[in-house]
Amino acid sequence: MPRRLALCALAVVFGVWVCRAESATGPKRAVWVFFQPIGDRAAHPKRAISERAYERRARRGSVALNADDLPVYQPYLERLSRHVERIRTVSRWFNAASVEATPSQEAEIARWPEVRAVLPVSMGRRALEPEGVPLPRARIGRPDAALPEPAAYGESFWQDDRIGVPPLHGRGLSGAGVLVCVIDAGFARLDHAAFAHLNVVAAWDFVAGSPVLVPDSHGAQVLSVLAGEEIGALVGPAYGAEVALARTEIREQEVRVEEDYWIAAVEWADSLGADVITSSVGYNTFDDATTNHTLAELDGSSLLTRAADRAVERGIVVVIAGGNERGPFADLAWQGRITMPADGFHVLAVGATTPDDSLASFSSVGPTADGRIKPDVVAPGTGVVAVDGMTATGYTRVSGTSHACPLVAGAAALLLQAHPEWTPSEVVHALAWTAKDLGAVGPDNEFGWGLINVASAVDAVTSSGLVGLVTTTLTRPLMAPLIMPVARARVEIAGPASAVTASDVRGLFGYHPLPPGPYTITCRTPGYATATFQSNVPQQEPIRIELAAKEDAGERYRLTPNPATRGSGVTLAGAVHPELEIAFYDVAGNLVRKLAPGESHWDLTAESGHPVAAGVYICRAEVSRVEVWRGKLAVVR
Ligand SMILES: [Ca+2]
Ligand SMILES: [Ca+2]
Repeated sequence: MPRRLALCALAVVFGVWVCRAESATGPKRAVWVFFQPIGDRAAHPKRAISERAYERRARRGSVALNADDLPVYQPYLERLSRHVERIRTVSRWFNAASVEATPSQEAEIARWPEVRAVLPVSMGRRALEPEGVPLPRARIGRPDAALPEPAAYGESFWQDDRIGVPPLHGRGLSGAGVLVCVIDAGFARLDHAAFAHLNVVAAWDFVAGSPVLVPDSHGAQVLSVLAGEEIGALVGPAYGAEVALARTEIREQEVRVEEDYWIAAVEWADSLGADVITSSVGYNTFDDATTNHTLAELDGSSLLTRAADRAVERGIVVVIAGGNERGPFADLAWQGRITMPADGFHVLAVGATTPDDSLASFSSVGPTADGRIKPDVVAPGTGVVAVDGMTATGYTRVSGTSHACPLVAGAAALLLQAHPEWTPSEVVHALAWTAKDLGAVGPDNEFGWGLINVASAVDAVTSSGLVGLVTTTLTRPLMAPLIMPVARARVEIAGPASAVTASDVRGLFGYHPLPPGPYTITCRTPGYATATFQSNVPQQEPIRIELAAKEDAGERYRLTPNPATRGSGVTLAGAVHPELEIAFYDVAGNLVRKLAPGESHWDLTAESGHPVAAGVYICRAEVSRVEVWRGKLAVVR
């Protein structure tokens, strides 16, 4: 299976069908059918999303409206629906449809001119189940009797207090005007007293294909932790937010189609104009073990995770439960790691802490397969007070990253109410830099940046330090510019005190404490012009440093020398981004050699170590799985 997947990946890259069915008959399997980017997708993309979504993107998104936002060409879908039993989901972002097909159907579909590729559906399982078995109400007790307990919050005071929520409620913030989409396993007892105030603006059950949501206690519990309100019993951080509810998770099974429903729900949330997505589901292995994700895939590349990252690029704060893979139901092969889509580059992956700020025994850890720190932050996730999901009045205590996640999403909603102009990066940046560091010093793979404190985050820009974001804009032919974080840039701070730090993988940097006064921030990284920025402590607004590539000619990169010989080898010259991944292919689309991270010189040997033949090769450069440059290379004797 891994071999087959590798081949299919190339089919996507070059639009060449190389993934042939091995036999004409056999059992059906789930596949994604990716269409050619032609047809009616030339219509204006603004029609595909709501006015609210359009405004959110204009304000906070880094990606302009583009062809990815257009519906899939209807005649393509009609033809497809005549050849398969059922189209399971359709994705406009990926211009694709997910279907179940026999090997002969797959082979037939793959031959159609409008089809770019047919790939097995990404595989995975596992809902993060509440892993904290709800306790009988009689056993509810305060996690720490020494905590203060303002009566309004009832038993839920501790979970809000630990992350700094009550002071913001005291300032009149409740998430009002912010739309949060909850993607979960269903929502039971929406007639509960804690939901009486709630403004549910939209609901869709993606499993049933119906506006009637399957009742499930998990989603109800998550929703109540986020936005429930019954004075004296439970108050969620974002009790004043509007919510949209989506069900994508099938509780009784772990099957691949759940990931497809999840992707569809994310696109739906975007089209509604959601500001925040919170999802306490995650996938790694399935009921059918032959379809499991491997740990190597935990690198942000799954379709599910790419959908999550695309939502962030469109201006949505995406908050994902990190997973409970160290819990009693954990899959040992997964080694306690986070599940997908918590591995996204831009999502906020949430781990769970106990009342004494230890890591919950089940809370999944990092890093991702490509070495990034996860989770990003932590929040209370054991003994969290929630509705019981079974009665119209009952409460219970639950445990799981499932319940830490909506606390962070609620905090994000409070930040967006206070700072409607903040982009997802700025929300992450404020939460990260004001988090209480736990465990190993600095960000780590158990607690991420630490326990969030939203009362500090809301005032992050006026605190006694400097925080900022380093980005660069990659221009691509015929495509919208891509704003990318620049990792490992050197940041020098000079003023009443001086310091040196570096940007992290998300482009974030920060330094504190610093004495008040004016500062000059200088940012340097190879391949880019040095940038300087003036700021003050206390800081009025986050620093945004946009780095320009040194090369100012139209061509960002070039292969030199070209033609290349065995003696010279070839180097990709230009503004080589630290995160750039460089690979060479033959003209048939077969991978010949992938360079190690940070390398830009190819000695013209294949992965096997043998010198390659004379001929034409294609060099492809990617950042975060997005192609940013492609060029041809001639190899001569
Ligand atoms: Ca499931
Ligand atoms: Ca730490």
